[in-house]
Amino acid sequence: MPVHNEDIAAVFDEIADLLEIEGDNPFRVRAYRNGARTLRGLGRDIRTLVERGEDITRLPGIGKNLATKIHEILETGRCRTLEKLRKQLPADLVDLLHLPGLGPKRVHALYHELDIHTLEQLLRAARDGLVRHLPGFGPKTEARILEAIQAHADTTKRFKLVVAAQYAEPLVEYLRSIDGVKQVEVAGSYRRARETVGDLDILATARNGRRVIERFVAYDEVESVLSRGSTRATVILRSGLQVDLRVVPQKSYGAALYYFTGSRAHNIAVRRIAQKRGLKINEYGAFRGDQRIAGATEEEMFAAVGLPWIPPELRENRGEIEAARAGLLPKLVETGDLRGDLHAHTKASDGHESLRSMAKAARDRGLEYLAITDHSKRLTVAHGLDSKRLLAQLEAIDEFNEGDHGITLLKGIEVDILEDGSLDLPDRVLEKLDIVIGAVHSRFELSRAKQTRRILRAMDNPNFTLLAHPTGRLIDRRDPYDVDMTRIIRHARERHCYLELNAHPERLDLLDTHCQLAREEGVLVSINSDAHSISDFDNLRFGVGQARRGWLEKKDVLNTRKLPALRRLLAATR
Ligand code: DGT
Ligand code: CA
Ligand code: CA
Repeated sequence: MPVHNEDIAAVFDEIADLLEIEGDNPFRVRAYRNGARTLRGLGRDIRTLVERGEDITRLPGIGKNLATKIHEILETGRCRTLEKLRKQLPADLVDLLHLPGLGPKRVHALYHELDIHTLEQLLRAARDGLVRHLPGFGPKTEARILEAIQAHADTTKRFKLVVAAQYAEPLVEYLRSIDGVKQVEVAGSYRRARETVGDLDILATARNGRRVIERFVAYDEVESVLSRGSTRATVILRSGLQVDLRVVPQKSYGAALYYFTGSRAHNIAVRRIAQKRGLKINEYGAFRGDQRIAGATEEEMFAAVGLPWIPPELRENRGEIEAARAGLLPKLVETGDLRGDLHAHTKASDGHESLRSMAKAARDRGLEYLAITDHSKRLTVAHGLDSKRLLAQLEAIDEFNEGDHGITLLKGIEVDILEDGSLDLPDRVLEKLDIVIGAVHSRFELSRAKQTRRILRAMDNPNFTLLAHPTGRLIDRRDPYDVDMTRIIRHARERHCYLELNAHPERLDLLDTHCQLAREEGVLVSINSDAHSISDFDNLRFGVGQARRGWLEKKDVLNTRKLPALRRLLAATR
């Protein structure tokens, strides 16, 4: 069985959950959680790293213990620690832990006092009013539990784009290798680079459709087959991800690709235009009466309604149709346009590599410059730099730049924005830097007015260059903090400073709609990896996907500039 990052992450999460219910050492629990997070955020397959003989203990959060387990899972497909824990506790207890309001202590009580270990048992007990009498519970908690179980039933799981990619890429490769298959493409939200994906919609053309379907349902990660015909099938992979495959004739490939790329809102708007022209469009083609006038390619389909081809990332009915009609579609930024990365960490704070190895890795990916931006002292968990340590790092950077390494390092810091909007290091030190990235890492719960004022005030510091991960959200894990992003973007324009689009697959922050706004206001956006290890540079492509959804062109992106132009733009913020 092929093992993906997500499979191993799920094992680590389950171990952490079960340890927590048993009341185990919190540090041990956290170690597993950190490991899971690293695996999920990794732009590459861990298996490949291991096969290449790379030392995976250099990845953030992967120590000796977790590395051993990763090797065990990759080699045997099993994890003995988890199996042992599962014998001690019923596995479905973990589902209870995922209900909001139910921590490990409460789950422990439900299990030991009422012998509850499934959602159904919990639902019944809560309806019967048994739960409120447990120590640490009450009528309010009981009501919340009932509500949460209901809500749980309504939400179907979505997958982060990076995780969906870990399943989609090998599956597409597998389908392409089938004899007689010509084209294979993933359509749907995946092709539009949405930050999360509900299911995969794959299209293929082939000499023999039936044979492709046969091979598809035999893919070794398929857990169940929901439906199956001669040209289409729907399956669920072991990960829970649903995949639809349609094999279509060559003459309607473009029509199908167009239709199933969506979005629904975009399709509906375009269909309306077609109707006005007396055309009918569907997944088989564009038709005038019975006559097919387009279908083999997407370009043909767009041409039939009088439009140029629109990049998938724009197809959200957010103005792209009007722009296309007026000849004003943006020429979207591409990964190859990036000339540098303005946010990276080293061992000096919470990164995992030396300054030199980060520089080398960035250079090997074709970047011309890299800003070293470790954390500032307030972030003690990240071993943040005080003035003295930062000054020492600046010397190391000077020394590096004196050599000939094929890349220039810029001097920077990711400085904490304190609650009152001041910065965590003195101006006389910040002045010496090329780039000062301000970041909110605390007091996420401040009111909208206070949080906004805090950030605006930080931007007013003449040394401030760039606002890191502007909303602070972590996809599926932490909501954005409440800020007035329109005001922040306008303020950035007045102050001549910039916004980050953090490319970490859990962040993707700026959001796409904020990118659009920044572009309209003329505020440059920097697409940064926020790399803590070498492999993190691979995440830049997800940042570019998000930027494209936000209509950004090469000229709208700060780090597409050559170094001299970039230096001028950085200096202009002061
Ligand atoms: P997802 O899977 O929730 O992340 O989002 P999508 O956009 O991939 O949606 P999905 O998988 O339900 O359908 C794929 C595409 O097929 C969708 O983007 C547009 C097209 N489509 C599906 N159902 C309809 C429909 O009822 N009307 C129209 N116009 N298009 C549809
Ligand atoms: Ca889909
Ligand atoms: Ca679908």
